[in-house]
Amino acid sequence: MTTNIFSKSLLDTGTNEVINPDTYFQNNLPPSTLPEDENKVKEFVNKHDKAGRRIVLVTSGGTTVPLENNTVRFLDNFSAGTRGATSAEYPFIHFYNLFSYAVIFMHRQFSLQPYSRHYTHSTNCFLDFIELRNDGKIEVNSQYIPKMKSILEKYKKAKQDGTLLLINFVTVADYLFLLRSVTQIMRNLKENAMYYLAAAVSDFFIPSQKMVQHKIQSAEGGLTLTMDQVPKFLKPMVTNWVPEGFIVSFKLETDPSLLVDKSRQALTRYGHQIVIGNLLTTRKLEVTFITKDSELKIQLSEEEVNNDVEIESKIIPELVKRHDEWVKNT
Ligand code: PAZ
Repeated sequence: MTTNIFSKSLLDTGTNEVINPDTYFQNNLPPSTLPEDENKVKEFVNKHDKAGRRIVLVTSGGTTVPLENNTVRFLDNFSAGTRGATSAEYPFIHFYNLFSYAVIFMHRQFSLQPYSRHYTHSTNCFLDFIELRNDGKIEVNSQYIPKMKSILEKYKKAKQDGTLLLINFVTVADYLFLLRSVTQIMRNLKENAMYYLAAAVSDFFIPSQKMVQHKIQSAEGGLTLTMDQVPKFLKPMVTNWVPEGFIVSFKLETDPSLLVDKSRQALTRYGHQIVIGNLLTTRKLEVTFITKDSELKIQLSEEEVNNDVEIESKIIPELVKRHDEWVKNT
């Protein structure tokens, strides 16, 4: 028997009408931490704007889609936040002082973060990098010191300068409310703001009024459900929230034959500055920059891969260059 809480199968994405973003915000609840995050962002933006810094909003990691209002179960996606966390480290390296960017890192709770990503619990457990000495003190094993020192210096500098603000989301609703608030706070920065949208945001969700309140019971057997389409938030973002900002979105596909067309479609539909297309299997090796009138593939060579070069070290300088040119031409 099937628990028919919703009317269609999970794989049937249906032809539900696309919800208008305003209706979405009226019908869904903001996260309880929103006012606190808004205050942090306002303070950060004012401080760095006064110091003459540009600000980049980096979104990173995947959003969840709860299946119950008192959430026990949720749908998730693959994103670990590698792209976002890695990218957020690079603006500091290439641009100093007046030209540096302060970074608002809006990420999925517990996903990878800039700097600490190099030593996570799943890869490079930090315990394997330290030794217990006979005198009871602990020290980093000398072979790991050069790399760790370089990361530590950048991390400390970002902390000391206060150029990295971390805020987080879990669900797709958290993400959308937070994105709307943060972009509206950044609106006055006009062309001095960059929006780098690398998060993997769910395309489908269950509106809270259609969700069951309590944990779905398994006693009745299988489960079928219908999901509504998440509103296309890039449209209001480009048109109303930050019409003067430099907006870069990512497009993920698994079918190589769709990547460029779908990326170009997104650019035409929303009218922002750049779409970066990437494929699930090769996203760490190759991306394609798509603008209104150009297409540029950025790749790592075999030698670069062997030397642990990260593709973000090429993406970010290219974007900063393009942001500069765009500012000059607007
Ligand atoms: O987080 P990660 O490094 O594993 O993956 C990065 C990514 C593929 C989620 C990102 O590069 C991306 O394409 N984001 C947009 C996804 C989309 O909505 O199409």
